Amino acid sequence: MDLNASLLQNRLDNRISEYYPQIGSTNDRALDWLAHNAGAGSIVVADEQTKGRGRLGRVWYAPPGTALMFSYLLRPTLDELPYIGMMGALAVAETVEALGASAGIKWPNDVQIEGKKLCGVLPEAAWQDTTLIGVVLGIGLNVRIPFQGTAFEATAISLEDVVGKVDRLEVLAFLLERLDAWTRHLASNELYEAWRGKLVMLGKPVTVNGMGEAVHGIAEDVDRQGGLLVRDDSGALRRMVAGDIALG
Ligand code: BT5
Repeated sequence: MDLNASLLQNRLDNRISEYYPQIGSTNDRALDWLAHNAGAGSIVVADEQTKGRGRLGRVWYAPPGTALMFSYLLRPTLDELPYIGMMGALAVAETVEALGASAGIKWPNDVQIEGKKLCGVLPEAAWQDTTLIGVVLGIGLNVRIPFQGTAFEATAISLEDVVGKVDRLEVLAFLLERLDAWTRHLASNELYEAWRGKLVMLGKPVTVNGMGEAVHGIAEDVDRQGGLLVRDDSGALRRMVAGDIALG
């Protein structure tokens, strides 16, 4: 067992954390906790989610004991909002690199190794009327998921496939340090440039499905709000704020 409540408590010093052997979604619990005065930097960790989700209500797959799944709480300003997903992907990529592997980011915020998805991030904001009360940054990182024979066999990868045996708690501790560090520099040029520098499809022909249409063209750049700028086949520059990108 490399993850449980007392191990978390001992390893993470003064950080406020909740640990669940099984929960619906760590993001749901964290959103609820935000509404009840949880502080920035607190985390909700689970070994298994019964309703783990991706963007647009997609299902997040991770059997118990095989992944690192948690939500990190933030109390950002409105201007900082677009940078939170960037920060999540970047912190994971930095953690992978510290373990000796190289990682890239697939816009907007998938972390990939060897072109396969290692990690997804799901930032969700909590509002009270029109006031932002906080954000939860959900992170699902494949540590040792046996993908053979699953629908994700060709598209997903686990950290241990690449770097060998790891301790989930140590990976989490390192990742939290990176998240804490970037939280102090949200909305900075440094964060934007570091994220942009890891994007894998800039300059390449892509198809982006988003906002009800498919745009084909060259992924020219990203802007500081995280939007993707695609030069489409008619020569127009299109700005995509959300979507799924594929090469070609
Ligand atoms: C994401 O969505 O990539 C965000 C995933 C966030 C999961 C974390 S876990 C902790 C926290 N609590 C939650 O409930 N969620 C967050 P998206 O870009 O929509 O990708 C989802 C798609 O990735 C699915 O439709 C599958 O095709 C694929 N997928 C599902 N599980 C996967 C896995 N373990 N590894 C790779 N791909 C996966």
